Amino acid sequence: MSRILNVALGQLGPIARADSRQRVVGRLCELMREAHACGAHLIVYPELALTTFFPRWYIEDQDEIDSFFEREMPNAATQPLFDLARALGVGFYLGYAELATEAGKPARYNTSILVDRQGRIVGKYRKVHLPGHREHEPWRRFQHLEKRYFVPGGGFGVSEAFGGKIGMAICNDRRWAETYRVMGLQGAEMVLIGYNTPVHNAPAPEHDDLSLFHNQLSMQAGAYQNGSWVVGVAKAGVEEGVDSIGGSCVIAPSGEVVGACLTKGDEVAIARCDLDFCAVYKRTTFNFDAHRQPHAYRMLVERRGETLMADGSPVAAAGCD
Ligand code: ING
Repeated sequence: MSRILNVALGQLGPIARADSRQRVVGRLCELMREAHACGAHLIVYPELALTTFFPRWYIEDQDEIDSFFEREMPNAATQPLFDLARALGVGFYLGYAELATEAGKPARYNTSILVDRQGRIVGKYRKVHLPGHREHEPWRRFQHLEKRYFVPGGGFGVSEAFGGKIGMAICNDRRWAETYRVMGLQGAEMVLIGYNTPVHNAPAPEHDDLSLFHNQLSMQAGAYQNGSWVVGVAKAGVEEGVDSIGGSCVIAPSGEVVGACLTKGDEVAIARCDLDFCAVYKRTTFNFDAHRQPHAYRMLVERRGETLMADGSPVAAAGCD
């Protein structure tokens, strides 16, 4: 008996700085109702889906920064979404800014949760790869201060949910091969990824015309090389003057795109995902136990970046030819 999971892309258009949580949650509920009408079991929302993408601004007042964070989940503003999930039997992935307390001190994460069809939180993930910069860089058209406002999460996990093994990542994580492989080694059959990706990348404007291509390329590679479904969902459109890509899509373990949104606004698209199809890749080409050679990969965890000599040439690691 195949394990079919009907997944909905819950793409969001812009969220204004002044939009209340209540107004946004109303949009999320509307998307969930539409997904349910299409037979979805799960809907995936973007990264930081409750507020505008505030790392685009240099904000000095900590209270103002913290106004974009959630102190508990669910809370009064998001409870209606959990209630609707339970009423309709539709689970969800939701990205939000988390203000946690660790050893009595605040810890701020770029977080996502996985909620099952009974409305229970069954997974939580904190973004590992924080892109952008830490200090105010006025030369940029807009800031990207995730390194200032968040601390990195501890790693990638996989939840037993929706009849399979479901992993989570957030935005920039999708560009790093390690993200998918660490979850692939835990048997992930589907990886859910919300994102906010500006069209313009200030440090490398020559990438701008390729932003949608790089979005899809990264997720297709991750899906195929780990025999996993990958679901990527955008917060899209011109949000507070910054244009972000759409490109929300569902990618099969083959690497093929099997569902996609067409607009840059609030939009639902559906894909019928057979989790048993993962085996067509995980038990053959990407049978990790049969083919991987960890002794050759040691550098992956021993180095952060290239170890360069004074003259700029990379140091040859021991044992290399
Ligand atoms: N956004 C972007 C992303 O990785 C970015 C940041 C854009 C990095 C373009 C590199 C190139 O999709 C987030 N929120 O990570």
